[in-house]
Amino acid sequence: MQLPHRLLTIPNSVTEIGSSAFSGCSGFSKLVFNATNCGDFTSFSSSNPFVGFGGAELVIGNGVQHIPSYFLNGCTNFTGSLTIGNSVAEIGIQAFMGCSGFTGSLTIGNSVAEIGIQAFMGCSGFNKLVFNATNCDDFKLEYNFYSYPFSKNFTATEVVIGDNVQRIPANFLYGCTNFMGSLTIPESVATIGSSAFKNCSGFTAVRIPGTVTIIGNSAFGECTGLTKFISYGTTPASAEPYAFNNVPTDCPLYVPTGTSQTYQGASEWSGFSTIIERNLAVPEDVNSDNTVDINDVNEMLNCILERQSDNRDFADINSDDKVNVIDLNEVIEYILNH
Ligand SMILES: [Ca+2]
Ligand SMILES: [Ca+2]
Repeated sequence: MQLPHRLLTIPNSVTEIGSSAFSGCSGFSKLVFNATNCGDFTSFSSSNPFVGFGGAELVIGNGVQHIPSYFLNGCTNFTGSLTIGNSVAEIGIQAFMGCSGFTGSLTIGNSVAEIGIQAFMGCSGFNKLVFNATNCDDFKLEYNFYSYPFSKNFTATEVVIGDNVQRIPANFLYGCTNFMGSLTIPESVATIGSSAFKNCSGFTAVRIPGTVTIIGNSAFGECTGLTKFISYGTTPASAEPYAFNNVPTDCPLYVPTGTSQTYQGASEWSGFSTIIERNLAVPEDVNSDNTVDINDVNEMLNCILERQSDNRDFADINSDDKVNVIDLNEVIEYILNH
């Protein structure tokens, strides 16, 4: 028999919680935080209101708009994944700093417009960041490089940028060297802020959709692990100085058919020494010969069976970082429907 949760609910009208208010209340197993606009906490670390609170699940209520500064600062007992819901507009400074007990995904809701300095610093248990904030403010440089919300000891390796995100804040993942694999910017994004992915040396591939019009200063600077950069725009996004600074010289830039000269003439993009045209408009055309047929199916099989293929980089049709039968099916579907 499972015992019921020993629950502490903070009601929605609470506007202030004092130092150490619930500290050491180790018998609780769940905190439901419904305070819509609670004031910032003034105490953190060992005098935080919830430090030493039980081995606990955290639920942030549907109406919460403000996560107080220092909210769970230093509270290592909270476990499981964490969802910042769609009602939340602001996450205070150092709100979850040192919350190393959380694991799995951290999801940032679509209305979050501001994330305070070091909000998730030291959250070393997450493996995935799902960022749905549509129009989040730029992350500010406070005193050093480690002041950004995710920049120190935030150890997730995968980032998913939601389909409604319009701008990637400046300094978004600056210095987060642990993120691996492909970075796919969704088609909702128009602006990539300055230094957004600077020093993200773990990424091996970047995909930029045609919707992006501005790539900020140093946005992909020092992304030294890149082996391919794919830009789907038939017009290159306006790239500010150092946008691709120190991207490896042997990292090819793939662009849509008929656009390589435009990219060669565009500032910053011209820094890529190898620009290769591909039929990017039709990803199912795996071998990029402008028709989708049995040869593309064979090419997909080669990739799945790990046989020699020149087109391996383009076999992940659905951009989920895996090449498998789902991608093969997409090619077959395309042939059947055209
Ligand atoms: Ca083909
Ligand atoms: Ca795939």
